[in-house]
Amino acid sequence: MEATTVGDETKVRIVVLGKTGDGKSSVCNVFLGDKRFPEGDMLLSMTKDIVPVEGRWFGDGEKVEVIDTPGSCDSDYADAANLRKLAELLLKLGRDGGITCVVVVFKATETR
Ligand SMILES: Nc1nc2c(ncn2[C@@H]2O[C@H](COP(=O)(O)OP(=O)(O)OP(=O)(O)O)[C@@H](O)[C@H]2O)c(=O)[nH]1
Ligand SMILES: [Mg+2]
Repeated sequence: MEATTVGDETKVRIVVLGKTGDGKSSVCNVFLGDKRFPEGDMLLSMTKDIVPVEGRWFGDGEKVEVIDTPGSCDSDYADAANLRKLAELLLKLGRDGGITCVVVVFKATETR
C-alpha cells in the first residue's frame, strides 16, 4: 500500500465502508490487531459515528489510521445523515493528507 504523509508522520489511512452488521468494525479490529471498535449483534446498528483510530497494522506493523463508519441501511434510518457526515469527512481527509484506500465490507453469506 502507498503511504500518506500527514504532517511529518507517514501513515496509511484506511476508510472502511459497508452495510450495517456486515463486519466493518470487526475488520477494523483485525487491521489494528486489537479490539478497538465495539462489535454489534447484526440486528441493531452499533457504530453510530465515524471513528478514526490510530494504531499499527495487525498490531505491530507500520503506522496506520483506521476509520470505521456507520453502516448503510442502518437500523436508526440515519442513512442520509450518515452519508452527509461521510461526505464531509472524505472532503476533510482529501485536504488533510488524503486516503490510502477504501475497504468495502460485504458479508460472505449474503445472497447475490
Ligand atoms: N461468522 C462471522 N461473524 C462475523 C464476522 N465478522 C463479523 N462478525 C460478527 O458480525 C456481527 C457484526 O459485526 P460488526 O463488526 O459489529 O459489524 P458492523 O458492520 O461494524 O456493524 P454496525 O456497526 O452495526 O453497522 C458481530 O457479532 C461480529 O462478531 C465473520 O467474518 N464471520
Ligand atoms: Mg460497526
